[in-house]
Amino acid sequence: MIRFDIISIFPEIFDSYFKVSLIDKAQKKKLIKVKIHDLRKWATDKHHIIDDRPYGGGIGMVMKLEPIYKAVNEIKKLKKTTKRKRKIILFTPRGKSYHQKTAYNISKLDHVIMICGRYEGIDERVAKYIADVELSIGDYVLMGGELAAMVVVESTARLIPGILGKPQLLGERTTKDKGFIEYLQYTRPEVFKPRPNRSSKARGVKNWRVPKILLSGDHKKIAEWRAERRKIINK
Ligand code: 6GU
Repeated sequence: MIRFDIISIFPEIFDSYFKVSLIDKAQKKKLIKVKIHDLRKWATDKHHIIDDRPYGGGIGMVMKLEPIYKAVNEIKKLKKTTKRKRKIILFTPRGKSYHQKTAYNISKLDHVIMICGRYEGIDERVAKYIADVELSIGDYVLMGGELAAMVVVESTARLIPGILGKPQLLGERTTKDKGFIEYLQYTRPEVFKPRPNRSSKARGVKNWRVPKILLSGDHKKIAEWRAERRKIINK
């Protein structure tokens, strides 16, 4: 069972997301465990302060080192494993790019500890001495790492056998890897009649039809057609 521990100053952000999704089912099946931790719990002063002014001056505040240090040390003890099977991830926009390949690697671990920084800044010693890796989920700047943590949990959890209803496609790839994940899919109705002039993209098309071949029942032809479409998409 893989355990995810997420350290954040906005723990409520995760509530509905983890309750509603397949992640909740996976937790009930004991396939994964996700625990959210409020960083303020490890702030020692009575106001639970987790940030402070930057040395050398400058605008904004910087997240303090000590609460994160204490949190990580305590959380490490929550799962017995080896150093090799545990990763401490710090989310920052300057981190290494997160890809499907990264998700595969993370899904093989026992324990994943994630630190969600707020963007304005985290004491650099967290990256230097505490985190094993800094990750970014894309080339844009978010206000904090919370969305990134959800992205990592969802994309890795779905790779764990038993979490999805169907077996994992081993060759599954993303558009970025120059492979489309699956073939084009359709379901009922066979013919959809849009109201006239409501869709500029389909101007003049009266009937939106499902490709005939898929209705033919000829499984060999269907497989060929799907393979052909895949080639076209992947060009
Ligand atoms: Cl992980 N954090 C922040 N603050 N911004 C990001 C990001 C992470 N990944 C892309 N942008």
